[in-house]
Amino acid sequence: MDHQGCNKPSNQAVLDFVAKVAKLTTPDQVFWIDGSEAEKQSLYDQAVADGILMKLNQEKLPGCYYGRSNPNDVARVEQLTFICTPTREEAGPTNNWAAPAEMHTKLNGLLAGCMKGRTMYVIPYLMGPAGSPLTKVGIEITDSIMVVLNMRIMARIGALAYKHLGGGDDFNRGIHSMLDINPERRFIVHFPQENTIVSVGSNYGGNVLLGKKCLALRIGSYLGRNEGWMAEHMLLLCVENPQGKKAYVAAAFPSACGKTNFAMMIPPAHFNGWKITTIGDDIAWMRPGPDGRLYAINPEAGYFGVAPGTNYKSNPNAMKTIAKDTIYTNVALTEDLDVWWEGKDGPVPAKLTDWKGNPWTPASTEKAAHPNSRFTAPMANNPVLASEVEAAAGVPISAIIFGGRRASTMPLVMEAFSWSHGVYLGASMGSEMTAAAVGGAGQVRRDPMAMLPFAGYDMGEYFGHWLQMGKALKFAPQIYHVNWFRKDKDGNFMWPGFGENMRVLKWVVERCEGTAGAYETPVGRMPLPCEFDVEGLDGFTKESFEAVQKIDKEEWKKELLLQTEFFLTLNRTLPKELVFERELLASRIS
Ligand code: GTP
Ligand code: SPV
Ligand code: MN
Repeated sequence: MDHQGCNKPSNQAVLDFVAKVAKLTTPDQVFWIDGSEAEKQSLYDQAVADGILMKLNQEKLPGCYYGRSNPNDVARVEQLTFICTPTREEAGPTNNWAAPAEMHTKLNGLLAGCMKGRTMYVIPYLMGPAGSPLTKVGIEITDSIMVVLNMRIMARIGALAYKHLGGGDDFNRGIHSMLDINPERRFIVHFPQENTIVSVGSNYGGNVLLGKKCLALRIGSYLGRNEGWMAEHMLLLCVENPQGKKAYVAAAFPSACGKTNFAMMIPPAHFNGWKITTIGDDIAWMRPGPDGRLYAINPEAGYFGVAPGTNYKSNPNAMKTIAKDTIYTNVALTEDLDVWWEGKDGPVPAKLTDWKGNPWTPASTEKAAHPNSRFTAPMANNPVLASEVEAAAGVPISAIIFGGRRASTMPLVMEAFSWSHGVYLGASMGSEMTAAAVGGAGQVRRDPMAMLPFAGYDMGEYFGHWLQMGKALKFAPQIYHVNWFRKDKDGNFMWPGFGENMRVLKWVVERCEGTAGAYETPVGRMPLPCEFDVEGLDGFTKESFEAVQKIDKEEWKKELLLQTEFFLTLNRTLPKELVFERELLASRIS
């Protein structure tokens, strides 16, 4: 039955796991992925031959391929995502829960014989740089060649994973089957105690690239709490000032709220000598180092980024990153097999094929690209990739930034008074929902630390872990809150955003250095208007800055009610520090 027997590992626990899943799912053959270049090309050729991928215009986009997902399968499905801990309380009120034994029975029923007539691929992968003490090993079994080709960009795959694992059995067990890609038979299920993930019925993104949200965030956050580290939905970047001094910043924004953009930002022209390099754009694993600082790694090896809105003005580094060796999913196609999406550079093409495969013209009422269409690109393509991305020890974090997508209330930037106030800012975060998850786009919901869909255990306990980590650090990062998305009464964004966010970042790092001033408001510390740099910003004046920073107490009283309402749902385990922080906020805005 083995197709590529020579790549079979010697690790008995891996062999047993694969044999058990093969017995259940009865594939025609088992394909042991080795991660080599030769294997990569043969898999792409196979995917093209099977009509799963299309080769794009190789002159314009060398090494790039195009795929469409089933229109019923275009984003994460939070309502079908489960955390199966022994008790419901461990999963907490923000997660769907089912008893592990019952869920296994149900999933085994769906998996029985499901790979008949298909190839079962075994993907060994690492989350984290080889040799890092934070790095974890995963084995993903899948019947989807799309998953294999995406995973080989998003994670470090192949023999290095077996090497890292050695003879042990400390690896995440991931089982994925597309089944018939039917939402009726779609479940994304985590068994934290068993370090196991089972995903069925989808073939898209975070539902199926099991190293990403499932392992690196949901299982990761659970392991992090037990092992004394943190798994967070955060970008990681390095800011270098004109004197060559580097600072490392982590930022948590909810899905499709600007992490990829911020991580690859190019400072505006007059920020001569300032340089941003990217460590990660979606996930950070962080733990206290021997010097009492917080150290972070990016466990991923690629970017699964939102295509719409990406252009040479908003994110030139992303455009360069996705110019080769990239898989595009659910974008539109031009007549010469180039890709297109809403918000791409240049005029709107007169004729396109839309993400569903239908003819499209500018007169069409539907979008040409799905709003959650994405690119999968190797981080090695990023022209501003930080060399520190391979650092086994990670990088020491100076600042943590939280941010949501809020049309009102929240100022452009504020600094927390303390670690516990910073944890409060993260815990009470709200954001408008986006196309990254199915349902409810545009509604403001609480998305604490941008982790609502990703915390693998009780949210109150998760806040407690944050407070605990603050105590474990001698030099805890300073915490900030930003909002790039405040709108004026006409519905226009009040802040230009993108590269101009450098102005906010500069204040943040200079605060951490102790060289920038601040003043205290009821909700946090803010940049002195006389110090905040607005030079060279077209039409954005000191008054515009005051407007985007404005604290409206009436709005804040409503905001506090929403925060309180959310905290009530977490009542059982909400740490008392956060109750006190809320009381302090209430008294300051009264
Ligand atoms: P996930 O990959 O889903 O976790 O999201 P992300 O946080 O990496 O999102 P990304 O950077 O891809 O942002 C997606 C959306 O935010 C796009 O529509 C961008 O145009 C928009 N965006 C990013 N930065 C800014 C900004 O500074 N201002 C404004 N107005 N929009 C922004
Ligand atoms: C997100 O939704 O936060 C993503 C995309 O980063 S996915 O990997 O599909 O979850
Ligand atoms: Mn994300």
